[in-house]
Amino acid sequence: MEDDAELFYRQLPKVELHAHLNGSVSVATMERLIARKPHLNIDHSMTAILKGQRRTLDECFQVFKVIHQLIDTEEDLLMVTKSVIREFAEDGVRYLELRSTPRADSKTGLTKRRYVESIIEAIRQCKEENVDTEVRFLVAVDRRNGAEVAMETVKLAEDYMLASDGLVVGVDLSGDPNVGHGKDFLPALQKARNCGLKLALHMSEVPSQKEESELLLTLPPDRIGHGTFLHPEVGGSQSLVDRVREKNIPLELCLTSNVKGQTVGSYQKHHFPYWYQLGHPCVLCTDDKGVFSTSLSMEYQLAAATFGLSREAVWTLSQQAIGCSFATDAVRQQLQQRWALLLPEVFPTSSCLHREPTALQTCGQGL
Ligand code: 6MZ
Repeated sequence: MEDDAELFYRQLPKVELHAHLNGSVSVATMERLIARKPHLNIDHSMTAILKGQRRTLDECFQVFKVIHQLIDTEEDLLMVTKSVIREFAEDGVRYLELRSTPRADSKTGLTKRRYVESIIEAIRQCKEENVDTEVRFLVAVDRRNGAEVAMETVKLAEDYMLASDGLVVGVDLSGDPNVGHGKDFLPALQKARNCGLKLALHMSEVPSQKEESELLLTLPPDRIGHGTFLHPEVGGSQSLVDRVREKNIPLELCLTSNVKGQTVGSYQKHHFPYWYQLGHPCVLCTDDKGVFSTSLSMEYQLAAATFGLSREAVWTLSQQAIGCSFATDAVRQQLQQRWALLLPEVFPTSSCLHREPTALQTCGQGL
């Protein structure tokens, strides 16, 4: 049975802007994939980090390798993408930006083009089936694959931006932050920007990326993923913070992912309050809801409980995420109207001043 808080956070209309497709696969879908490929001898402990468990970031990247073995055909991709979209919709996500790295597989005949087309097809099918969430797609550049592949990926993104009725809206830079250097990707990212693709870049996910972040900020990105080590208290710098603030670049913040991947020591030590108190646009996201065993509702609930946000503040946080999306103005307007219509459903009484129990009362007034 759902308690009052769980119901509130699920009913809260939400925007998800940082979700890696293959990291977002649920246990139920994993079961179907594992049953399809018993010869791989993969079990659940290899595809998800359960409650209370932690891994190094390195180990997290091993998990993705295992998942990739399970998802290597067009059929898998179609099934997985549709399930992930449905699950986000069931969790109250009304606008979703999925991102994924195109992969080819010579054994199954999967090509990068068919990879992207399978995801676009899944988004279209969900729309036809009236799944209640608006979905867009960001094509991901994996930093491990180097500059040349990055350029090819951007070309792919450009082609599908023009051929997907507006479903492909941008490019992501992700992958193991300890591998490669951002400077190698500047030409590809610049090209993406010039052809009208939005840029959502992982930045300063680990402490060693200060110089890289300075370089990437010259583009500048339209959104920043994680930004864990941007601020001076954790080895970043005031000038990095100032630049992010001047350009008002929203941050995609993924609490559970950072705690389970051990780039942040605990929920209390997360950088959310640092930016939130500055009034900087912060968007709560899941990153990899399957791998990190979470949901966007849970992330909002955790943030509220940890940092003492009132339900009214939580509502404002979710509503402000609309403005950080890569949707067109028309879609943003529709979403704003949707939020307005849902307000009385989410706040049937005057409960909006309710505060979550373990308040870190220093925040909550930032936005
Ligand atoms: C950086 C991450 C990530 O693309 O196969 N990915 N990159 N930091 C993270 N923090 C934990 N989580 C996921 O989804 C899986 C891929 O997304 C990126 C990695 O490149 C990973 O292989 P797709 O759908």
